[in-house]
Amino acid sequence: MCDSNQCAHSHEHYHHHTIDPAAAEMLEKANREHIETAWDRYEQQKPQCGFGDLGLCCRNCLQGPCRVNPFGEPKEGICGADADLIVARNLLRTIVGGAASHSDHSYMAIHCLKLAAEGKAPYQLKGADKIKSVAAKLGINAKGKSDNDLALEIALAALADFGSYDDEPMKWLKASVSAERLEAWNKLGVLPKNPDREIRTAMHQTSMGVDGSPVNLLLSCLKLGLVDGYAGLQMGTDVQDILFGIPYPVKTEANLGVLSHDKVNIVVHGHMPEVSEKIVEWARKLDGEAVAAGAAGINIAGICCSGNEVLMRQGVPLAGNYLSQELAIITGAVELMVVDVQCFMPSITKVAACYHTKVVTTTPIGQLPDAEYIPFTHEEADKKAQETVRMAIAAYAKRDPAKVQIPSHKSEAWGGFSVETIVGALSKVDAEKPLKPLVDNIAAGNILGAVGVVGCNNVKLTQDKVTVEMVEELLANNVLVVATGCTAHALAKYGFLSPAGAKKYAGEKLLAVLTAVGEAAGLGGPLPPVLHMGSCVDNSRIGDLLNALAAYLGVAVKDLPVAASAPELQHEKAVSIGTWAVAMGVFTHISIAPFVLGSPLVSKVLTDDLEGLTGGKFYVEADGRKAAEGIMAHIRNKRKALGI
Ligand code: BF8
Ligand code: SF4
Repeated sequence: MCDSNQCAHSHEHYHHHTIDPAAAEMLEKANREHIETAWDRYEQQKPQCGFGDLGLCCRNCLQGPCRVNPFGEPKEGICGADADLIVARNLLRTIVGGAASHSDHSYMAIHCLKLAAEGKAPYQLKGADKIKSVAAKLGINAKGKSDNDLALEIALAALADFGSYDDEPMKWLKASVSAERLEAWNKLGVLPKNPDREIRTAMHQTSMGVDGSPVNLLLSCLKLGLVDGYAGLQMGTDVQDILFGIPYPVKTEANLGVLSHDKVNIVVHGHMPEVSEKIVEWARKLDGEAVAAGAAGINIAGICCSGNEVLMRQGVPLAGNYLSQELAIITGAVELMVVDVQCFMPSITKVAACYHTKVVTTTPIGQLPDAEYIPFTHEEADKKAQETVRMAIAAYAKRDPAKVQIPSHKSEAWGGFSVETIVGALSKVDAEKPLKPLVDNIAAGNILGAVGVVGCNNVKLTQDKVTVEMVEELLANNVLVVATGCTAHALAKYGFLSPAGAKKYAGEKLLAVLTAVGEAAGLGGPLPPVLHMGSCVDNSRIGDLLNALAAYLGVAVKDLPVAASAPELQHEKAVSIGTWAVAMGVFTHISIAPFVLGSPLVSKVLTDDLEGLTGGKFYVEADGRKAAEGIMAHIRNKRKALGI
């Protein structure tokens, strides 16, 4: 790591790694400085294990590892588990991993809300409107109660779902979905109870010698997808909006060019706004100390979903998505990267060791041996944030100008498109029935349909490529696109999140709609062609929007001309979110199949039979433009069925 022998490849060399010129520039610098990145380690992993890739390896007991040969013998593991069973068990454990991550995330946010409402943690409740709407949906009587009291009741209602010991389905789920879905899920027997209990039960179900029925295991996959969707995403977003405010439109910039040459650069990375919001707050308050230390101030930039959270509410610029996390450090200009949970590579401390960059971990479960650990308890958040920001200021003096190279690339990007924002903008066109203009334009064919494009980067695919090609095609064909997660970062980098992007990418009819709504909403021009709806947890916003549209039309979500896509998924969370989407009845494109192809049965259920059960299914296509075609074929079928 980091000796300085010369062996530079040119920019061109990295074009199969990424289409992002800033990323390519940093990969070249990494190569020059002999710094390993995820792409190098991917090469070292090749060829990746075929049994693992097909999902045919089982390590669920110590008689294994067992593997099943898709082309011959052995056809079963030692206990007799065959390919279908091993694959189904492994898939359920993957979804459990995602559902556990998301519901633990939301549990932390609920804990923060409870402490804040009790006056025990230094967080103001900024989402007064959300307190009212969430209380209303949960059936909490708001009469005569202060925001604080209501927020405490909401926190306790969330905790009650996690603590319930009866056999009732999760109350938060029941409060968030349509009667049609409740009935469909009840019929399938997949309505989750206490989410913690479902996670425990699924781990039990998949252990050696319990469930031998692949179909039963797949039904549990749906149930755990719903745990992800409602105990993770929905609760997480609802509670975070109460704490930090409902997002409203905000303009910022994206890509490594947002890092500053003369300011203290702090990168927030991970997922928890309890941490990143406090860093932003204290960076602003301590700006003078940075100036006293010889810098021009403090600059915050975001990676991954922490970046999305503070972009949505604070307009903080995005440094990059998942595969750019090491590259941000390689600029040599980052004083400090602060992480909390999920999606930070263990490699970042090794890369940081080549520069003056400090890495700070903040949670008991998310530690790195060579990082500084500043335990960010909710009660002490102010103190810990100050300590972190001051550590960054102190590091600025150690920046080595000879090692600094900040790519110039950055693009204008707009965020903050909560459902409240979208409905608000539409209500400027029709105050009484805000969804009417959207629905009318869909019915008239000005908007062909809508697609939620979500998820990660994956080193197996050229960074951002499938996403950009697919979204270009969708927009050109007048499909409205909303985005979250690292996909939103990807699209931000190429101007899809800016009003100027509407003229560049949107088909004529879509452009006319975006312009009419944007002008009515007082933006003085079109809406961006891709609406940034937030972090991965904020996928619940897409769910809320779909529910509202379906309710307005008097149909089910499964009948809408819409689809979801995770064009570069990598994390277990993306698999569980996808499972939630298909459970809702949404046609869901993925570019990389999870480890299921070793089971023809599981593959067929996921990509075909599922449609008969929930109305949704998975569709696998690795080529962006072909994926857009497949998605639009689905949308056209749904339009036809609706008679439009
Ligand atoms: O939760 S998109 S790489 S950062 S998992 Fe991770 Fe994937 Fe990015 Fe956000 Ni979501
Ligand atoms: Fe092998 Fe069965 Fe044990 Fe899995 S559970 S490792 S298939 S014996």
